[in-house]
Amino acid sequence: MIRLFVALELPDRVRDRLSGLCNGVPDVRWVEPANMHLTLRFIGEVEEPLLPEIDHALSNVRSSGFSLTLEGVDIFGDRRRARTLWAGVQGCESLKVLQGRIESALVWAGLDAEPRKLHPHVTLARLKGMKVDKLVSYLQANAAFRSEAFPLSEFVLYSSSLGRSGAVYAPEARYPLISA
Ligand code: 2AM
Repeated sequence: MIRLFVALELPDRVRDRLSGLCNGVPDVRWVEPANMHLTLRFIGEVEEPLLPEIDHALSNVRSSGFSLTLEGVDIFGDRRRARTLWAGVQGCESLKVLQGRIESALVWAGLDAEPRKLHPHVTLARLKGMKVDKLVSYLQANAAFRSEAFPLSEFVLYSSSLGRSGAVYAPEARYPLISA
C-alpha cells in the first residue's frame, strides 16, 4: 500500500514566512518548513498498482497557472480541543477550479469521491487537543498575516511515509498547470 495526496508546493520564501509563524505556543508540534504544502486532495492508502492509473488521470488535468496569497491563521477542531493550527488562503476561483478537476480525474480513475468540502490551508502545527483559550493571544497577534502573492505552475502527487521523526513527504510526480 502507498499513502498519497495531491498538493501545491510552496516557494521557499513563502515557507520562510510561514516558519516565522511557528513559535509562541508551547507544547505543540510545529511543521518543518520543508513539509509545508497546500493539500488539494488527500487520497490515502491505495494499492501500489493503482499508482500508474492515478498518475495517468492527473496528467490529463488541464488548468492554467495562477497566483495565490496566504492570509490569516486559524484552527480546526472545537474550542475545547483544537487539533490543527493553520494559515489560510485568500479566496481564489482558479484554486477551486483546479481542485474540482483533480477530484473529477481521481473519480474517473476509480477512487471514491471525496465527500468533505475542501478547506484550503497550510498546516503549521498539530495541537493534540489544546483548549482554544491557550491560543487566543497567538491568533490575535498573527491575525494580520499575509504572504506575498506567489505564482503556481504545477501541482504535485506526494507519497507520505512514516519516518523516525514523523511523516516524510516525497514527490512522486509533477503536473504542469497549462491551459487546454
Ligand atoms: P493536514 O495538514 O490538514 O493534516 C498529508 O497527510 C496531507 O493530507 C496533509 O496536508 C493533511 O492535511 C492532508 N489530509 C487531509 N485529510 C487527511 C486525513 N484524513 N488523514 C491524513 N492527512 C490528511
